[in-house]
Amino acid sequence: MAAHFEIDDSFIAEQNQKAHEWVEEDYEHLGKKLRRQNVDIEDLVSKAQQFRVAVPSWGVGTGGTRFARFAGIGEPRDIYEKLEDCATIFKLVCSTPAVSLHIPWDKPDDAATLREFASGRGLSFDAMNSNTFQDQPGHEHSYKFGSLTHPDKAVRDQAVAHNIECIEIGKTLGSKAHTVWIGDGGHFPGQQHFRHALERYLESMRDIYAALPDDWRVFMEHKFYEPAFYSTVINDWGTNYYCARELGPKAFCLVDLGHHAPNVNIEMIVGRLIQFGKLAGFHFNDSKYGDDDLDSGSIKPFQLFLIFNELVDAELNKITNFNPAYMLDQSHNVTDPIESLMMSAVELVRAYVQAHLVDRDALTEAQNNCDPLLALSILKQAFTTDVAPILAVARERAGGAIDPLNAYRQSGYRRRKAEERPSIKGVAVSGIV
Ligand code: LRH
Ligand code: MN
Repeated sequence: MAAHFEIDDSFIAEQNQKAHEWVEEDYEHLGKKLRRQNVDIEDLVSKAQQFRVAVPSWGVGTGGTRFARFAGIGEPRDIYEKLEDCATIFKLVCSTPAVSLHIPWDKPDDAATLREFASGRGLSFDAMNSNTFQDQPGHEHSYKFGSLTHPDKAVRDQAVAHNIECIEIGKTLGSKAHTVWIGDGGHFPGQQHFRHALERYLESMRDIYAALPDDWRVFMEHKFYEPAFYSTVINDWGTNYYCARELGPKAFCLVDLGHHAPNVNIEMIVGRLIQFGKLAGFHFNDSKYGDDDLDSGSIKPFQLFLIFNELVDAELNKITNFNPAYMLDQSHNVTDPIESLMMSAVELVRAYVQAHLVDRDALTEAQNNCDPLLALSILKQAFTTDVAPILAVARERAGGAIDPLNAYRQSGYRRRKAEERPSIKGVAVSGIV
């Protein structure tokens, strides 16, 4: 097998050398500033180094819309090349050691071999993802009118069998969770019976739930619309929560940030699901209008901070059943997917560290004294603190890049991959279209 170009540690160390001085200077200055707030900057570095987020296998290829997909150069052509790119992201930002696979897009010929290939690059597998929103060649039944909620039991059985197959593959890969998102719904009033469709969903999910190993969890993902444009069976967190309660202790609600109507208070939904012990975790991304799947923190960074404010509050208060899985779920239509995924992971660590800067005693006091402006200013002080030196030092000490974007671009990785991976004309490889 021809040698595959990889960014090596010495190149990263060389790049870091150029930036080390100014980072140290900024780090020291910030350290002084935080000491005045009785905050030890070293604690925040270890927090930053503990943060982990999984990369979506479907995110390392260029995505598109129904209008067009503009393929990039050096696109990964199979799951092995996708993992190469995931390993490059992990090497540079150090916070993405796991990959979330989508079946059948990433169905491995041999799961054990894939697991070995991944672990050889320091990668493991996070939640599996099933796909009953597209028909596959050889399918007996179409999902045109639904999958787990389809009126025809034969279609539901086909969809349940597919989910169970995903769990079986995941067991070999060492995954411990399975994500179920379905596009089932109606395009026109009258098309679906709302109550019956939900009952069929629960009947199908009970079969999937029964196939879960004891130490696994199932993540159910709600979404308010698309691909159905009138009604969606699992449309919001309330319906999702009801189903998670109905199914049992291994069922949880996954929050994809883009799956809520504009201006919905997502941080409050997160607070609720934490309180109810049913927060599965997240598909992080950002959006301005619909399920735009834009880079995390690119449109509403304050909302992202407020979500992490809820998460850190729960973490510090050791809330029971609080074990959220963090994953990115984005579509990179006009950027280099590796750059977007790296910078998105950095934005999540930033929000997490800033949320650890919130003076929670002062906030509680302001809340109890009904002092809204002081409460807001306490949050804003954390959100407006530039923690970039902490993030850079955390990466550098972990062997990553102080400036991942610059290091990646200087490496010429994409150009090298373009030489190694001649694109196959007309073959859509990996991104969401
Ligand atoms: C649905 C979704 C789901 C994935 C898909 C790629 O919008 O967020 O999580 O299966 O994107
Ligand atoms: Mn998602």
